[in-house]
Amino acid sequence: MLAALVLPAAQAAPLQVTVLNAEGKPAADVAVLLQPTAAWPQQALPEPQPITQQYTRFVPFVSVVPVGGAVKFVNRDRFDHHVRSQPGGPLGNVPPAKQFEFRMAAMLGSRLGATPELKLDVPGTITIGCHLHGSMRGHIFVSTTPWYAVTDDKGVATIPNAPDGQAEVRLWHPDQLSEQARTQVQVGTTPKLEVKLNFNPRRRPPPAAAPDNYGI
Ligand SMILES: [Cu+2]
Repeated sequence: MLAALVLPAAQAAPLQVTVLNAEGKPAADVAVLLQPTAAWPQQALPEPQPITQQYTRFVPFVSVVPVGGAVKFVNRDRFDHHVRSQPGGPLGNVPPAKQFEFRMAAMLGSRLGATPELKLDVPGTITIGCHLHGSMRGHIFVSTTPWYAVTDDKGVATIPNAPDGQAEVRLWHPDQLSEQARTQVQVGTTPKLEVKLNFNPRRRPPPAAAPDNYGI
């Protein structure tokens, strides 16, 4: 009985994916999605993913949520914001997977302005903006797979809990004009992988300094 309990079933191994742009430089904010080619065990839905408004930016810039998961918007600035879904893609013609709009109250003392949880049940992409601050942009990728991560400034995404087996690595970035090449991977055998985009994502302007935004 005890022996049966400790027998390893499908091992969960981390998979580290480095994403480069077309020039071979690290690409940040790329959603890396691991789609199993055979049946993998069901995953529980994660806790609602917070998307914060801070220094007049959405943080993170790119969020991934599995279908059926939820996001929650939080305002950490001491002035009002707003959040609404809008068409996305580099040409601005991709309709959002879900329509919503919220007024976001300023952070007051230590009390954060926050929305209720927003369940996302249709796969696709959602671009978010704030009609009070036209430069604010963020993106949500509603994923059909529960195994994913987003690349950091070094272009690295680590998917912590993928079961061993054959899978396909897919990439998504809000600036892409076409689908990116898919890469086959044997999780558990290949711990690290390097993949390349067919374009260079636009450079994002640095965040405004905190003191300039406060005291409004
Ligand atoms: Cu705003």
